[in-house]
Amino acid sequence: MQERLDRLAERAARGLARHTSRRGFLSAFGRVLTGAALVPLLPVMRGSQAQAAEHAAKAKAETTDPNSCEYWKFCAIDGFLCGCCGGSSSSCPPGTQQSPITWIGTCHNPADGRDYIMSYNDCCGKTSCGSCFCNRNEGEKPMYRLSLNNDVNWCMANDNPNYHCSVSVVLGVAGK
Ligand code: ABN
Repeated sequence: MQERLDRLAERAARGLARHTSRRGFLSAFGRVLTGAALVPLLPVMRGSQAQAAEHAAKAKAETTDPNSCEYWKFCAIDGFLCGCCGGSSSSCPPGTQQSPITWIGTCHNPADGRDYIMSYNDCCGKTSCGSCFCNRNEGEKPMYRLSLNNDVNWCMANDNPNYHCSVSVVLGVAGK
């Protein structure tokens, strides 16, 4: 019994010594110092850089060019902008027909600070316009919610189902 107790005490003492050795302490301390020295190298954006990036993003979001993909109305569009295809941002080019079925989204207008419900109709009856492709997917939902998904040819119900371009029509103010 005495021998067993001795062996137990010896094993415990050795274990403790292993965890509290000077070398162990120095190695852990060294690791902490190395970590602290690496912190300034992390990709943290400096204050002024972050501010500049924020200003640039805001300026981009506030563009008033209705043929720019960054224009506020296009926040959930996926298609060619009709304004670049002989129509406007909200009307189909001559010779095309607006799809009666559509997908919807909600976009924030930075000019008045309001959110608007947008209808993104496709213009149909001619082959792809090919200009000003714009794909933004704010608030887009997966395919099982078709009317909230923009990756669909909404000309499918038209007599001529060829897709030409997409318009964005304001339906109303959100939350009213
Ligand atoms: N609603 C624009 C579109 C048209 C065809 C294919 C994908 C998306």
